[in-house]
Amino acid sequence: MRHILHADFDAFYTSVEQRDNPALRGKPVVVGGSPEGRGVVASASYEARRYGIRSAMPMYTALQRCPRAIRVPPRFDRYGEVSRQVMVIFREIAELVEPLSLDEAYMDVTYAVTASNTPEDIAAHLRARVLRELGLTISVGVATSKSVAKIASDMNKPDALTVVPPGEEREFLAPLDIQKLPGIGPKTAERLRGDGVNTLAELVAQPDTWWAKRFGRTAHHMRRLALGEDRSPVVEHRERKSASAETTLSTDTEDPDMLRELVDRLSQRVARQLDSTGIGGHTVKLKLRLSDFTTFTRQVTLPAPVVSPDEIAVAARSLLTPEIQPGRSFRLVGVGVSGFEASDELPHQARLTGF
Ligand code: TTP
Ligand code: CA
Repeated sequence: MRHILHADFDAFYTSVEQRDNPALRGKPVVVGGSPEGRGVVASASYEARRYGIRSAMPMYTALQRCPRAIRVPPRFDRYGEVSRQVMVIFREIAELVEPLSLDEAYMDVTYAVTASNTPEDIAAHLRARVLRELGLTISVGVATSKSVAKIASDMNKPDALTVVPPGEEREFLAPLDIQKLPGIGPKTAERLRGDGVNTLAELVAQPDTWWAKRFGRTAHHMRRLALGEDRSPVVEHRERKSASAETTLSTDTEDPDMLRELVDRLSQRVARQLDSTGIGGHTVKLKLRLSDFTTFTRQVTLPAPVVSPDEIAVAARSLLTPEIQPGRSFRLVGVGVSGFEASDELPHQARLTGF
């Protein structure tokens, strides 16, 4: 049996700002771009969340909800520095550390566990150490697998330690909403709800034919996740599987020439990223946001991997053309290339974990 921790900073960017500037403590604080520059909220302090402010919300809306909220522009270098510091602590405590982003990581602590040093002790010690040395709180989930640990760390945020004892994974997951499960996004959730499936207990109770219809090739993997039987290992390094670039326009546009030019420029940026990693991708994705904030993506999968800016631009332009319609005004355009489709990724992972 393995013992896995998932640790995640509480309100990462804002907590760093509140730590560095005592005048911000205990107050509604939002980190992000300016409302005039059409910025969005990157992180909201828990005080700000009481007003319904959330990440990715337009800053303008956030400040309407709470006019006395204090906006702080992001200091990415600072967050990167804090991230490196916390990862050093994680590596001292766990034999395997898999960072997921700047502010969260999985840790495998199986070999550190003894009769007098339980997984819960290790997690409590870790939280105390991060608070003492960095002056910041992390929430930690403890479980026998990555997916259950991740769900647990999010359960009682902020400043929480949540333990799912071995053997209790299924009971822990059963009452939770289907969207808590990694891999079930809003779109999938909507379809499942249409079938009357709202909780993970209802999900695992569905017959095999339903699973095959709803999840196809990933049915087996997803079912195991929903039962708390995730065997995927904590891996130190992950290959980069995609590259992308996007731009929010300073004013919305419906001009086809301008949009096509933007797609070309973004394709060049993506090609540079691919160049530095040496990977090509079969799938080219175009992300579009309309002036009313409706956001959607279009993608095409090609027989051969694309790497050059021209190849990427041709594919991305072909996705753009049908979306240019009279009266449709765009505020954001993004281009991405990925090497693996999500549906390819899951069986790949399944092979690694031996089922
Ligand atoms: P999260 O862990 O999603 O959010 P958080 O740390 O602010 O809050 P909590 O975990 O307590 O719910 O993201 C980590 C950081 O990533 C966040 O502080 C800012 C950045 N971020 C963005 O820039 N844009 C986003 O849309 C999100 C979700 C996060
Ligand atoms: Ca976080």
